[in-house]
Amino acid sequence: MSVNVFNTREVQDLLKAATNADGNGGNTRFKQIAHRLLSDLFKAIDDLDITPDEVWAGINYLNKLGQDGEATLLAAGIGLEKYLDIRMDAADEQAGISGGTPRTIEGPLYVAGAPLRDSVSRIDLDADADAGPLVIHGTVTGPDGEPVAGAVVECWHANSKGFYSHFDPTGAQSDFNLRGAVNTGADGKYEFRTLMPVGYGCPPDGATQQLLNALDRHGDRPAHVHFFVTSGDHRKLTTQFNVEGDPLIWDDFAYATREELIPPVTEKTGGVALGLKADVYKDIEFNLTLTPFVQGKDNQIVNRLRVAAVA
Ligand code: MBD
Ligand code: FE
Repeated sequence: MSVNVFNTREVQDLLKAATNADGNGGNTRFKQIAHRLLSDLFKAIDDLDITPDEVWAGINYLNKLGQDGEATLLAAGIGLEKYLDIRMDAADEQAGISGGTPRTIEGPLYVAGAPLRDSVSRIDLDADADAGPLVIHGTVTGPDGEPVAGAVVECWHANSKGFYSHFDPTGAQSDFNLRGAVNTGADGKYEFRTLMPVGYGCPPDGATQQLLNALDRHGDRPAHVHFFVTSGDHRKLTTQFNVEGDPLIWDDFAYATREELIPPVTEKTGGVALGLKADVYKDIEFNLTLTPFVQGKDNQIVNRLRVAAVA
């Protein structure tokens, strides 16, 4: 059984009515997008003969997705967030912008408001017996290679269970554990004293993992650390590094891995003098190169709903 009704007057009129396409009110841009997306959905139902049962399964899935609060997680898992990066990379190439640290996705687990320190911040506020000490440091430079003073480097990462503070299902972490912000001085340097994260896994009973299961995909990420870098006269950088050696580095369910974002992990001593919990610690140098404004503007500011807290 296959019918094709998409191109009938009745269906085309329905699409126009449903999005008030011929009306003057509403948001013009939103109406354009709604009409296109609804049309693409209707057309797919026709082309693939998607059954009513399948449509209702999809509608019920959206309800579960919202109940679970996982729409942003799903956006990462289906490659939508990566797709936005691919488009921004292409736009940069078209504009002749190159040379900065590559961008990679923000992900859904940022919390604004981490306490801002000068140059160095210790961010492992909670004990975590299974995680060893880690120092993350580097220099923020501009396109000319000169250090950037007054840049704000924010980082956030998971604990030894792969859980992020604020989103920890066990409720075990305090606000801003493993989240920090530092202001660079004249040398452009930043440093976070912290613990080694492990990779994240999607909530096993959540809507995202449910969809991934149906695709025979896992919902895991390699160990990684997120960054925002802002400065008054460079474009905002959103990036991450992966922890070298993690077996999932090239099998990230969110597709954030990039060749240039896998800095070496070295082992050092002298941790006690730095206030770390052991003398032997891991060290990751991750330098951050910013790019200039485009026509005097930062075109990298992405507006999305973000959690904010007060430290
Ligand atoms: C994460 O920690 C993350 O960075 C992304 C993109 C998705 C889920 C969890
Ligand atoms: Fe993450």
